[in-house]
Amino acid sequence: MPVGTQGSLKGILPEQLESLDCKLMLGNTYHLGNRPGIKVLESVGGLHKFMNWNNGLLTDSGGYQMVSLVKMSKVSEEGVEFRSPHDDSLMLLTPEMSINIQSKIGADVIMQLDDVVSSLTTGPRVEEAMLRSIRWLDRCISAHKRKDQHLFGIIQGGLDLDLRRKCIKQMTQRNLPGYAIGGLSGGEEKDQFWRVVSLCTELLPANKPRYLMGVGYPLDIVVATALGVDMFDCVYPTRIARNGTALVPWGTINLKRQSLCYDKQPIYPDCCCYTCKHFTRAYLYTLLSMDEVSALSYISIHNVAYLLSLMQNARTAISNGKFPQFAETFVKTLFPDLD
Ligand code: PRF
Ligand code: ZN
Repeated sequence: MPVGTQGSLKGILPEQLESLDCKLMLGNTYHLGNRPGIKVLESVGGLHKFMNWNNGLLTDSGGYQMVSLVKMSKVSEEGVEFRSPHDDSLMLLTPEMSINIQSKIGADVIMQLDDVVSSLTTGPRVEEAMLRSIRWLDRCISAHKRKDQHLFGIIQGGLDLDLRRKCIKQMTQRNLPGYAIGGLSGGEEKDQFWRVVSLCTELLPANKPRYLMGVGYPLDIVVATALGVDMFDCVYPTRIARNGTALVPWGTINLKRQSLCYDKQPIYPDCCCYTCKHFTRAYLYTLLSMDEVSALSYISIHNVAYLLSLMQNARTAISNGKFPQFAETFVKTLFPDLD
């Protein structure tokens, strides 16, 4: 899922995204609740209509964004307390409010409010957050009324495999339509990251979507897919695009590099995206050197197309029983010096 935080995917029109065969995009309750605000979204009949997006939408519950973006947010049993970025007034987001806001945004998949701690946190706070996330899940389930929205639970428990097991046991008893793995990708060692993902996919139901939140880089996505994850979201492709960086199978290309000023190739010759069909690296380099904003759109389109097609290729490989070869080729292209 590309991330369209403010009700738009920066630099990409909904119809361009649709033509990339993007089926699901992510929005954030926290941002959308601030602006345009829930009253506006409700009056126009939800976010799909407001932003003219006809495919699927998923909204994150808001707590994580608050804790990671807003200084001095505070978690209590009632909910997440934070200072409004607009007028500094004290506000509270409860599980019930998060579900209520998400019902008005109208996404197809909504997320429970969870108590997220950094993956580097240790000690009793990790268990407290995991247990509170289970209690908040139950409050979300009670507040959840719209049958056309699918509520996902979020597995917490930090890097502690036992806590993760306990959380999964409790949450899967609620028989939800899908589950997310939360609390990762916060600077932990890769080794520990994979262990947690691997345990979660082993224990979560195989017939329901498993969503690894906030991941990630192409390599992480391919490895997590190998471990059984089905869904991802990340700002990475659109964020680096706005920095002039494009994704390619061998890593990234910095399109601001002067050596590209005569380069007549597209970003990636095998890419079928709009940008690669029409523009050279030299052209994009020139636009960037003039601070021309269309360059950021063109690179965003390519980066999102690149990741969506990587996932499409992974799905095809899985269907054909060829995922191991796919993963091997992917890794060898990214790290040609490995044997
Ligand atoms: N919880 C929620 N959103 C998230 C995460 C989480 O744990 C992560 C993981 N770092 C990204 N987005 N609600
Ligand atoms: Zn392309």
